[in-house]
Formats: sequence, structure tokens, C-alpha cells
Amino acid sequence: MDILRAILALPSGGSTVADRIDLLHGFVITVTMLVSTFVFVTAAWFTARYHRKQDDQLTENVSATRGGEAVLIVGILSMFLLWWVIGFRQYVEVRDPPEGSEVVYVDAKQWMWKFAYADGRVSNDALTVPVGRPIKLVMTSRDVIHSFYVPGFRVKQDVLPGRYTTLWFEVKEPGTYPIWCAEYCGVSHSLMRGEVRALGADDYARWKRQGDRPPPDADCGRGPGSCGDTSLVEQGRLVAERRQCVACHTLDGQKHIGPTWARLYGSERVLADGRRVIADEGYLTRSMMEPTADVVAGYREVMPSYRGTLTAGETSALVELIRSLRDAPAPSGITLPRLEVTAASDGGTSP
Ligand code: HEC
Ligand SMILES: [Cu+2]
Repeated sequence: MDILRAILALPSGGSTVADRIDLLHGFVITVTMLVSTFVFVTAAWFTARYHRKQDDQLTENVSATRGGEAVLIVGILSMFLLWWVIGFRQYVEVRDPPEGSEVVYVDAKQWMWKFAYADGRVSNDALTVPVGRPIKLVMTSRDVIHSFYVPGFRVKQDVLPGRYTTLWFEVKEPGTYPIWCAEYCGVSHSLMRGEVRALGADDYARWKRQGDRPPPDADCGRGPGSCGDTSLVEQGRLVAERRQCVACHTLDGQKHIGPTWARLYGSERVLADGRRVIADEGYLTRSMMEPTADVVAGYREVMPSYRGTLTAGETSALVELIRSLRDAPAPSGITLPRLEVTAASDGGTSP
């Protein structure tokens, strides 16, 4: 495996999924190289051994046996199916962030990566994470399509304007791992680099105490310099007030013109057209940017679109706020939204 990595100039695998991905990669490459070498050698040998020696020489008619054909077809097919099964299982694992991952918001723009952590910290181009803990990135772009790629982790995900995509990884060893943008995004695309700094438990605790504070002039809703110690959830509350989301949504489980945000994250939503979707980051942001795309059953289409109005920072803060309310207790004496209610019985009543 290490020889193959050296030949292919692959960095050693820094994430928990990397080794298995390399194993499949190596398996496929080795088998295909062996088979193609065999085909080339056989062809060369046949050319030398059986070339036509006289003008009237005829090739014998060779017919395959049924058994031989069956072995070939079943053998090759099962080889491809085996790769598919291994690859599919890895794909599911790579796409599905484990419960309890730590979330970091990523905002890509020409030509840099901005990271926002749940406690309100921000940093540019350097993503600091603990080792041994799953990290989930919730990513969007401010301008064009970028792609977040950490070769050392064997993970890559497109980052799109107006949409939120996710990616997760867990780092095995402390160290720094380069981040590349893997989607051509303009003249300085090749300079759009960053690094993941993976820290051991002690270093990480130290970084949490002192590293990367928000820039002193950042604005968290109370004017320049107000970010200080404001956590992302706190910022989300301010944004929800400033942007008037709370005119239609409540945070405490009460039904209003729109559904409550309490216990929304991670729940299954029943939509007006009968679809059922899980309220993840992608769904939440789509609800803000394209409210008519997924209308919740029992509600009217009155929510305005916030595409182009909400900044990526504000959107992350709102998502983090809604995430923080996932386990909100049910308020006493108040009935939580019943999703079966019909649109007619529900048109914008507030309790
Ligand atoms: C004029 C009232 C109104 C305002 C203002 C409003 N919304 Fe909504 N919102 C709704 C209604 C009604 C729905 C349910 C129908 C739908 O899905 O479009 C909804 C749905 C949602 C959903 C999906 C909820 C679910 O239960 O699945 C999210 C998330 C959301 N809004 C976020 C926001 C955010 C963030 C803001 C502020 C930036 C906001 N809304 C402002 C009325 C509003
Ligand atoms: Cu880019």
C-alpha cells in the first residue's frame, strides 16, 4: 500500500476513512494494471508466435467452451460488483456525518476560505479542529462554485452559492493538512489554499482559550466590534430579530404564522405536496432562500425569500440557532404543531 502511495504521490491518509479509500483505490488499480499487462503481453506473444507466415495460411476456427465463457463473465462481473459494494458502503459512510459531530461553517469566496465556529470564533484559511472527533462542515459560497478538498483526508465537496453542502471527517493524528480549492474559480484559483490544523486534546483546549478571536471590528448585530464573545447561537438570535423572522416564527414551540423552530432540526417534515424530508442544514437554508420549494404542510406560502439578503454569516448563525433548539423542551400547556392539520384550518393563526 505504501509503495502504491509513493508511486501515485499520495499524501499519507490523515482521516479515519482515508486508509480504506486507499485500499479500494489500490485494489482497483492493481487488478486493472495486472489485467492490462496480461493483455499486452499476450497480444505481443501472439503477434510473434502466430503471425502469418505464408500468403494462403488460414487461422483455425477457435470456439470458446460454455464453461470458459461462464467463468469469464461471472468472474469479471463479480469483481466489478465487489468494487461497487465496497465503494457504495464507503460512499454512504463518507456522506453521512456521525451524530454529535462538531459543526464548523465554511464560507468560500474568491479566493479564500472563511471558517466560523459555534462559539463565535472566526478564522481565514486555517481550520483548527481537535483530533479524534468527527467534524462536520456546513459550506456555502459567496460568489462562484468552489470545491473544498483536503487530499490528506481523501474528502472533497463542491461549495455552491445559495446552497449549503456538508462534508465530515475525523482526523487521526495531530498535524497540518493542506486544503485546496478543486473547482476552477477564477484567476487566483490556484492561490485559494488553506490548511486544517489538527490539535491534540491539550493544544486544542489551549486554542479554545486563546486562539483566533473574531476580528475586533466584526459586526454581530450591535455595531462594529460587537462580536467579542458572542456565540453563533447568540448571533442567530440577533439576526432573527433584526431580520424579523420572529414576526412569523417562535423559538419556544408555539405555532405562529410559520412553524416554530423548536425541535425542528433533524425532524421529519411533511410538505404540502406530500414529500417527507429531514430538516438538515440543506433543508433549512433552502427554506430561507427558496421558501416555495419546500412548503410545510398546513402553512401558507407567505414567507419571503432571503436569497441575496442574508449574508453567509447570518445564515450560518440562523442555522446554528435552529440547531441549538433541537432538544428544546415542549412548553407546558401549548400544543406543538400537528403536521396533519389542513391548510384551510391553519391559515396563519397565532395562538
Ligand atoms: C411573513 C412570515 C415569515 C417570515 C418573516 C419568515 N418566515 Fe420562515 N416560514 C414562514 C411560513 C409560513 C413557513 C411555512 C411554509 C413554508 O415552508 O414556506 C416558513 C418556513 C420556514 C422554515 C422551514 C420550517 C419547517 O418547519 O420546516 C424555515 C427554516 C424558516 N421559515 C426560516 C425563516 C428565517 C430564517 C426567517 C428570517 C430570515 C424567516 N423564516 C422569516 C413564514 C415566515
Ligand atoms: Cu475556489
